[in-house]
Amino acid sequence: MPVRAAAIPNPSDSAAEDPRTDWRRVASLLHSSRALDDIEETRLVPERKVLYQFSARGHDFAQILLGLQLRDAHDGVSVYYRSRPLMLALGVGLEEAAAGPLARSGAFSGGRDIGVVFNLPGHGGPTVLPACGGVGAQYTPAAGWAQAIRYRHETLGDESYSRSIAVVLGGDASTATNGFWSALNIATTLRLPMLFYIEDNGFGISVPARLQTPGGNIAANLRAFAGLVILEGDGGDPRCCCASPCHGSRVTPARIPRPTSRGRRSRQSVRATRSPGSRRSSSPR
Ligand SMILES: Cc1ncc(C[n+]2csc(CCOP(=O)(O)OP(=O)(O)O)c2C)c(N)n1
Ligand SMILES: [Mg+2]
Repeated sequence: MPVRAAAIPNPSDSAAEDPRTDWRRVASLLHSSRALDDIEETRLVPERKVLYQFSARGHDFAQILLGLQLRDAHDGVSVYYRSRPLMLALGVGLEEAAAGPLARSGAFSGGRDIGVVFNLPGHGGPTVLPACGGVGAQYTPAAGWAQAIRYRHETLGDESYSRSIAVVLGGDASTATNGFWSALNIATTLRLPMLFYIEDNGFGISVPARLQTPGGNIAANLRAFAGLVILEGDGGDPRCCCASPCHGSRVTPARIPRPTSRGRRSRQSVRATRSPGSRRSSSPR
């Protein structure tokens, strides 16, 4: 899908033009993420050492660029099972990232669940809220974090929250859930600093997007939603997938990768709200 020119953020506002973007680190993280996927798909799944594999191939590049932009100590991130590249960008080590799907006892999920349900205490950087495998469960906790940012900043007058945002990642099909709509209503009505980052690979397991969302494009349907800035772009294009997460403003962007398949360049749409606002080698459960 071609990038919608009208929706491309100002490139000067993007990581592509940001001199702080460490492209060696981007490349290293991207190769690491793909190596993890490769090892799981070609060795560990056939050996039945990994029972659920969630390839982030095609989702990885844009997630890494997003993760590297999240630097605020009070940012809160809510992830889903395909968010491992973002977790790597936030500093999770390769061993830790690999341990979950192997159900190792020291892993994030303690050997339980599907293995890719991450969390990450802040320790001076963004906090990743505890994830679960329930599709759509990630949205409302992020809205709660955004509301807490608002309270700390405006009610308690804590200036250290002035540039903080809540970020939530989800797939295209997750936008059909109660959680997505609840969070969207809360964030736009209260004009919270929240980024909905929607990764549109065109499918929810085997169900095509056109059967989940009218016309198959949630961003197109949300254009009339008040308090929402919508950005769309190609997940393989750094100029459009790295718009600033809008620290310091009351803008709530979301971005949506478009159909991704193995061997094909990933696509991403970027969608945002204002002011307050692959292939899978086995199926998630
Ligand atoms: C509440 C709930 N319903 C159904 C499922 C089963 N399920 C797992 S993944 C998935 C599809 C999600 O697709 P999408 O949000 O597009 O994310 P993608 O896997 O494509 O990145 C479904 C329905 C689930 N895990 N949780
Ligand atoms: Mg999907």
